Amino acid sequence: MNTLEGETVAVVGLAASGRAAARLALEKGGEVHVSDLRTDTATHASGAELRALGAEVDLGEHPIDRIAGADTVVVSPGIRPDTPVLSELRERGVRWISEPEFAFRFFDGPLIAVTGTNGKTTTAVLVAHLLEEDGLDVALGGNIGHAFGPPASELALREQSPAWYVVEMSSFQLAAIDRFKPDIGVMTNLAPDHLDWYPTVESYYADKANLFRNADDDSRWVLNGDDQAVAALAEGIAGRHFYFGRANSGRPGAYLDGDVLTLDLSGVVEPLGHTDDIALPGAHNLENALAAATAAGLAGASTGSIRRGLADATALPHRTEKVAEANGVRWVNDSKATNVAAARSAINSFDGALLVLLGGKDKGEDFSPLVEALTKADARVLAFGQAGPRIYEALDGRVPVELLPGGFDEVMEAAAQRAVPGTTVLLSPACSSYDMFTNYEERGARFAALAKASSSTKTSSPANTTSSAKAPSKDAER
Ligand code: UMA
Repeated sequence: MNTLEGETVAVVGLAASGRAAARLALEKGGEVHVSDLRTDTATHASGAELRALGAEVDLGEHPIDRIAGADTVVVSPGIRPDTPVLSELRERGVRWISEPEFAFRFFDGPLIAVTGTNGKTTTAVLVAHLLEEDGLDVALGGNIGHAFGPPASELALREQSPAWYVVEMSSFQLAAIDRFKPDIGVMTNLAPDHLDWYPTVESYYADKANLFRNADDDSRWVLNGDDQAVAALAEGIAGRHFYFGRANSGRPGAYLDGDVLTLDLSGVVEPLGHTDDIALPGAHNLENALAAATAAGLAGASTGSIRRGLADATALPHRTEKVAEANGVRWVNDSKATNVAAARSAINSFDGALLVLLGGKDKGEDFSPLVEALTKADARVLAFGQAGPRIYEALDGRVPVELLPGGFDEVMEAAAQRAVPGTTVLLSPACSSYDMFTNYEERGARFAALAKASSSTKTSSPANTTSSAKAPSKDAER
């Protein structure tokens, strides 16, 4: 059995990843040092818990000599590469690994890793669901977020080995892998994202390409056959390639045959159900379903289990999730759409009058690619938050758009005032939430609470809190 007896492990960052990695390192007998710049109550509580287990913990500083001298340095994904602690380690020639890389070293079973820009959480959850439908014990976690699963290190602490590990991987986590090697790797799609972190789209894609880093002839890759950027990254990679897409490309994988989801992994064509049978809403979820079916099929799930699993899978919170409907107005929470590609795909999924709430923390993306989808959907836009002015600038004169300078509650009040019967109000913000909220979940929860409040009153004014939203601009009245 793999142990860390006699080895030192420095864990940099003490949020969910750091806490899980430290616990794993302690469990495996390592001498563990943890540090985090934060000194708030929650971090102190985690520190106290780890000290009680035998770790040394420094809060409010990163003692660099101590960290640099460790045999293994595990870094949390949310620590930017240009922070002082990582710059210093780089200067000293110290290599570090990400938390899932560390966890992987203690996995005891085959691994399905899911990455991509959008749909990776839904796909990972769906893969696990399809395998469970087949009666398999699945360990699901990774970037996925605490609502759906723990950090990868916690999966490595399980007493019983699962039939499959299913781990969602972000680019930040893939950036610092070394031996990480999935048996089956899924790449859902690629689109610009995190441009407040990466200097170029190419550097973001380069981290994603690390999924293939340890590919060999036994590797199996599930790739989006309709995505040129995915094809470019996967070209020439060792292992067998399977494709999912909207049409039959003649290659092994999954596709839509008219309205029927179809699996063909080895020359046997197997229908998985009509698109209407898929419980998950939206066209983009058909792609996620095809990707998940391919991975589950490769992992050995029967067609019957896949078919049943696809039919009874439910939408995940904050992902094109209908949260309220009353007075002819439907409210859809897609707070997880934190980039332009995700918002575009949600906008394309709805018929009828559409009012889209766009805005949040500005990640530096170009918003003009939204124009085509918004025009096709005949949508109106409320732009808000830190990115609001840039969104307004990109859309003004091309799509009806209003800029709302107030807070989120005021945006919701304005939405309720504008939404006539037959309207879908879609929060698919194309931005992260950090200008107004702790995370996208909090933003989505606020949207849902205000939408429900609005739906339960005849006046349709959410929470009836404020009345300071701006009147419609000239553009919005067109
Ligand atoms: N810190 C320092 N020194 C620094 C900078 C930061 O000590 O110089 C500390 C911070 O104070 C913080 C810690 O380092 O305590 C960093 O924590 P973190 O941001 O990595 O947060 P975790 O709770 O460990 O969550 C991470 C992922 N978060 C990010 O990548 C930003 C979670 O993904 C993931 O679920 C979790 O690991 C377990 O794998 C969230 C996410 O939003 C859901 N991911 C992004 C996405 O999906 O788009 C990538």
